[in-house]
Amino acid sequence: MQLKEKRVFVFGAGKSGISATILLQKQGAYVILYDSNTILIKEDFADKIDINHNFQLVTGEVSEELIRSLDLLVISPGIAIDSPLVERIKAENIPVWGEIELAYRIAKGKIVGITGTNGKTTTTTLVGEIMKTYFNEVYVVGNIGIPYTDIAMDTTQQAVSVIELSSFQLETIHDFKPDVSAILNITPDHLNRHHTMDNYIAMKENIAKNQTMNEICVLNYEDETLRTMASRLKTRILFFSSANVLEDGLYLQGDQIIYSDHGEKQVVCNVKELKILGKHNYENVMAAVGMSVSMGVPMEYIRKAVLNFNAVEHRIEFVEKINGVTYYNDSKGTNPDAAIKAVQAMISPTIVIGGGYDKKIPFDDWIEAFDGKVKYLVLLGQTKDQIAATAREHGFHNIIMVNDLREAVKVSAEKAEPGDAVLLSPACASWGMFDNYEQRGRMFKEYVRELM
Ligand code: UMA
Repeated sequence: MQLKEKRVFVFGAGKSGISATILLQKQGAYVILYDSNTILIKEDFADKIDINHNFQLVTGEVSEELIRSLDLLVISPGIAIDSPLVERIKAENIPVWGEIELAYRIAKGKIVGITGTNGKTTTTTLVGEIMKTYFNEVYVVGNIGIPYTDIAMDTTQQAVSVIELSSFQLETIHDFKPDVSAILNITPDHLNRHHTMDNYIAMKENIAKNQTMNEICVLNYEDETLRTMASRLKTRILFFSSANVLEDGLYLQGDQIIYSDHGEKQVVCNVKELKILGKHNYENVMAAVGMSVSMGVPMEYIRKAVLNFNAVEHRIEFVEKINGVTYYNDSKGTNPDAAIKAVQAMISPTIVIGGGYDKKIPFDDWIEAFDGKVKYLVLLGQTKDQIAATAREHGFHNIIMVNDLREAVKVSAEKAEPGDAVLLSPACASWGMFDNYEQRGRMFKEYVRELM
């Protein structure tokens, strides 16, 4: 679709919507930026958007007349495809693109797309680091916090765009086709948005829907959902495994990560040389190596970047050691599965701070993963009563209820003894108490440092 002079309705005036607006304006489209937040005024956007040309801000109610005048709807990741306003616009046969589809139609060069329930940001960052050692024009964008639309017009044929993709973003792709894709794992998440596990899996599978035998999808062999999915995909598959030796692909054997190409084996590294902890991180490394090999990066470049790679902020991030107690920030533990990985990675008695926004996912598996290692569970947020009830059902009674994160840090410090760890790993999203998990993680670090 030619975007010039088209009337495009951009739904959501957050990061994604603002970047989409700027891109659309540069393409000569007329943008109607919409947000349900009626407090917003046009002038709020003056520092980022040209509000005087081809631009209109609409908030609150939207008239039928406006809807009928549209050529295209571009929606932000946070907007559900079945939300009432989107349904009204779709009913007029107006095409719906997500921000990823919009950027894809304009961007050039090669694409590496990464999705999965957990490990996306770490893996995307690592793939970006590896690509930068070998290619000259590398962009690391997407759910990681920089909209793909931000850089779409800068890309040349030589560009490599490494894109972190959430299930929200994959809901609205049509032609988007990565040269190399990866699905790291699939466990329950975002079921309030996607309603069923099958829908959620289908959104993740979308990443490979346009790929052919000329492209590659990297998949986790130990994830049963993905192993089944592999037989449905029409692209080449490269597996990685933390438990089985593979004839073709990457695997963990003892402490070594090995790449086997038709049985021809190369040692990538010894996991003891890595700066990131835990089996889930070894899986992230294997996936990243698989994608990099598929992009043609020589192993010596890959190895160097992998060995230099440090933990990402908010992912089991070491904060401080105070009075013999080590504090870890795992604010990105926004679902039980991620929080399980963090508690499993702990090597000392641990006080866990958890709770937050309710995504309707049960907490049983998380509590069971405590495995005698957790001394206290400090709870806050919307889910605190539900988590406490689940914990008690599983025989865990050392529960402390608090009202906010500062109090959680204070109470944890009082209860902790030298040699213990305090881990913020909420198993829930931050919404309702914080803008996002980054803000929650930064506040946690600030409160920890106030203890010094
Ligand atoms: N809004 C409405 N109506 C609604 C819902 C929201 O008008 O029904 C408006 C809000 O008032 C707000 C705007 O939409 O002004 C927010 O849009 P958004 O929720 O899409 O957020 P953005 O700021 O545009 O950020 C989005 C992603 N957010 C979500 O997916 C919720 C960011 O991922 C992403 O980094 C960014 O685009 C760039 O692509 C964040 C995230 O939490 C990190 N992702 C989830 C996760 O990782 O678990 C999927």
